[in-house]
Amino acid sequence: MSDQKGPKFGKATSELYEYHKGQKAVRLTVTTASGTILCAEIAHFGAHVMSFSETDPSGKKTDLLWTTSKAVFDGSRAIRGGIPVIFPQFNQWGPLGSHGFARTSMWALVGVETDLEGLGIKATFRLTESKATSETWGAEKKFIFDYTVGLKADKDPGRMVIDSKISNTGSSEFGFTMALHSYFPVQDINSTIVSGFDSSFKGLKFIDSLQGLKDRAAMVVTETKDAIHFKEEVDRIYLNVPKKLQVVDKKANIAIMQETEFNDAIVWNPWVAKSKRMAKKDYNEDDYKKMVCVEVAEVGATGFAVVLKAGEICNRRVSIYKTELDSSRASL
Ligand code: TA6
Repeated sequence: MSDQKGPKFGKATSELYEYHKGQKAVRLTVTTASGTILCAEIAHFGAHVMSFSETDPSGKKTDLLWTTSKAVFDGSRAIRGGIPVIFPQFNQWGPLGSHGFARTSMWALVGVETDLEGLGIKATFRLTESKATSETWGAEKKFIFDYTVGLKADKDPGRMVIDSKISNTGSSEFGFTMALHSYFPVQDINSTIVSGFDSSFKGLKFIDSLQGLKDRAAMVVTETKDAIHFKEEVDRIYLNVPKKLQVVDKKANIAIMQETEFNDAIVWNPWVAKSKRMAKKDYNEDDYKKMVCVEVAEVGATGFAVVLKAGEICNRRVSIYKTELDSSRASL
């Protein structure tokens, strides 16, 4: 690619709009040196990244996140797709409602900043304790959860950079588990694999959630394969994962990458039977053929993955971007 930089290189925009009656969102765009436009849409509801796409100079648009056509956008339930923010509890591993309250809470938009040295733009959303969180999680838990979603064009491919910053602003410690429950599009689940970019999954410890919600520590097993293929329902919490994860879509000849600071990652595809059950609400029976979740997370094998003493902070970053497939990965 020539190192010519397009005339709009680094151009960044933000727009506040309503995606559903009474539901606001921020739309961010930035233009990379090659003239590709990155776009992300983040709802105030759940600080939910509803979409992330890139449109190349020829106008070809590629979605890098997936949402079901049956998603509910009125705030009555979590949006089925994009990136639900899971906090302070992953799944039903604890006393709270499944996946905790963050993804169905209304977050405040703190601000939008152009990040000039990174040639990008970012929006920060904030959730703090409230009457609702005190009632479910405990009045003694005081926190500030700052969630920043940015687009960076300082190199090609451009990428989405998400920073999660959870501060314990109370006087007593609290523990939590969390995940960014990202839904990725695939052209065909049967020709999709999930693996580390430059490291195998073989030898990783994981918890197979299909064995039931018992004692996680007793459920830990060892991965025997280099990469995950999908021939049945998969619902696994991988521990201490590689720092570069990939969803390799052989049919589309692309890989969607995640560079992660999180320790763990959940890989999930509901397959046929669970899809039929989910189709009673906000999912299509054949959606499982077109998506896979790879959810960077802090879950661990026992208790709380993260415990913050008064005044302590938990920072985690993940970067998401698309690459074309080289021959070595196409053969995985
Ligand atoms: O992350 C995988 C998982 O825990 C699955 O077990 C499945 O329940 C999925 O999350 C979706 O959960 P939801 O509450 O959004 O239907």
